[in-house]
Amino acid sequence: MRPFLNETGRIIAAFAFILVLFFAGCGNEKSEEIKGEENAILTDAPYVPPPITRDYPTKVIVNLEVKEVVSRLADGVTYNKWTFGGKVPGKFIRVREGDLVEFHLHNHPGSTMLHNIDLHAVTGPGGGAESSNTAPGHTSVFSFKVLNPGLYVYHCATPPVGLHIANGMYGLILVEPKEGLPRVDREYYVMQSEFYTQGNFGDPGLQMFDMQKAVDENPSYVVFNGEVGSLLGDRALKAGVGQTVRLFIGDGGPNLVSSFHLIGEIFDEVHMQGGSLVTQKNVGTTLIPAGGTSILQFKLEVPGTYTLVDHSYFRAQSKGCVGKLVVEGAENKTIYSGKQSDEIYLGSTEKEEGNIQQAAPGGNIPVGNEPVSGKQGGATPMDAKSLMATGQQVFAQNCVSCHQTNGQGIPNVFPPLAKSDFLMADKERSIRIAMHGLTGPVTVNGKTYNNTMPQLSLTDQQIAAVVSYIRNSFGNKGDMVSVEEVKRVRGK
Ligand code: HEC
Ligand SMILES: [Cu+2]
Repeated sequence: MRPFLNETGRIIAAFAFILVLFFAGCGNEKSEEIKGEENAILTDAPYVPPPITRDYPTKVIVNLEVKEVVSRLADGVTYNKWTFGGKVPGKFIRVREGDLVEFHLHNHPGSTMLHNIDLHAVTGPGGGAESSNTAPGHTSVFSFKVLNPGLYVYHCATPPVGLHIANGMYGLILVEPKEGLPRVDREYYVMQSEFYTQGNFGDPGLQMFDMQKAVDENPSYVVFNGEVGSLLGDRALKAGVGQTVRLFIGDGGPNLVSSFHLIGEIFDEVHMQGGSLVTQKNVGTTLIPAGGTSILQFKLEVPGTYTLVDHSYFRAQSKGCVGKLVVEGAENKTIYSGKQSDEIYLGSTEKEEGNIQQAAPGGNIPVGNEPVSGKQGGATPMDAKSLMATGQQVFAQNCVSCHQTNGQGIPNVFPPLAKSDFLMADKERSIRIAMHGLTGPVTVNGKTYNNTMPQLSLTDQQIAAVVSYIRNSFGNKGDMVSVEEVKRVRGK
C-alpha cells in the first residue's frame, strides 16, 4: 500500500500545521480574555497612579465626580473652576491596553451645569460625550474597551465646549501598552492650560470668565496644573541625580499650543503627541497640541533647579506658565562646571587697538582724552576709553534693572542717574553709593526718594569703571574715577 502522504506531502502538512498554530496564537493575543475587575486608582497632578503590573486585561471601574469649586488661580486671585475630581487638571486615569473601562460620571448636586466627558482614548462616537451627559445630582455609566495604547486628553464636551474647557474641565488618561512602559524612577503629571479672566494677570479677587478674551485667544493666565505656582517652591517636582524621570504632559488648551521646554535638560526620549512609539530622541523643545499630549523621558546627571516653561516666553514670564524640578545629588563637574571665572572683557576692538599700539614704534599712544594715570597696585591701569567700556558692562549687569537703560530711573521708585544733580554734586559720595548701596530719603532733581539700593559687592575696578561711566553718560559730564580713588574711599 502506498503511504498516505509522500515525504514532500508530509513536510507541507507539518508546515501548514505550524501556520495554523501560529495564526491561532495571534488571534488569541488580539482578543485577550478580560479577567476580574478592579477600581481605578485616580491621582491629582502632579502625581500619577502606579504602573500596571497585570499581564491580562480586566474590567476597570472609574468613579469620577464633577464639581464646580472656587479655588486659587494665583496669589489673591480665585476662579470658579469646573473640575473632574475637585482640582484642575482632572484626576489622572491609568489603564492597560485591552481593559474594559466602566465609567461612572457623577455630577455633584451643587453643580449649576450639565456636564459630560469626551475621552480621546475612547473608540466610539463623541468619545463618550453623548453617553455621559449628566445633570447635576445624577450619575451616568458607560463602558468602553481601550483598544489603542497612548496618553490621551479627556475633557468636558458639553456646549459651549470651549467654556467648559476654559473653566478647567480636562485631564489625562494613560493607556499602557500590553508590554507596559519601561520602568523609571519618577513619573509626574503636568498639564498646561489657559484662563481667560475679566481682570488682568494678578488682579485680585474672584475673577469671572471673559468670552471676548477667549475668542481672541488672549488669556490672562497660562499655567501648569491649574494655577500659578503649582510647581514652585515647596510644590516643585523632585528627583535625584542618576534618576530617570518620565513626564506625562498634556495641553488642555482651550486654545494655545505649548512649546514645552525644560531648561537645562534634554528629553532623551519623546513619544510625540503621546503615541505609543518613541518617535524622537534628544529633543530640546517639544510641541504639544491643544487637546494633545506628550510622554517625555530623561535621565538627570547634574543636580540643581530645572525650569519647566512654555517657550512662547511671555507666557512663562508674564502669564504664570513656569514650574521647577529640583534635583538633588552629587555634583558632576565634568558634565557641568558651574561658573569657572568672571573677568573683565573690554571688547574685541579694544584688544585689537591694544595690540596695534604695542606693535607701534615709539611706545604707548594714550587713547581717549582723559587718561587715568597711575600705578594701580598690580591691576592693569585703565584709560578713559576702557573705563567707559567696562563701566557700560558693569552698568548693564548691575544697575540697569533699577536705573533703566538710559539712566532715567522709574518715577517714585528708582531715582534717575541721567542729569542727576545728586550724583554729579559729590564724586566721593557716588563712589560710596556704588560700594555700599544707599538707604533713607534722598532728593534727586527736586524729587524725594525713600527706598533702598542694595550693596552690590563690586570690585574696586568695577566701581571705578561704573562711576566713571554714569558720570559721563546719559547727558552727564564729569571727570573719571580711578581705582586709586576708590581704594582711598574704601580705606576711609
Ligand atoms: C535694586 C535696585 C538698584 C540697583 C540694582 C542699583 N540701584 Fe542705585 N539706587 C537705587 C535706589 C532705590 C536708590 C535711592 C535709594 C534711597 O532712596 O536712599 C538708588 C540711588 C542711587 C544713586 C544716588 C541717587 C541718584 O539718582 O543719583 C546712585 C548714584 C546710584 N543709585 C547708582 C547706582 C549704580 C552705579 C548702580 C549699579 C552699580 C546701582 N545704583 C544699582 C536702586 C538701585
Ligand atoms: Cu462641563
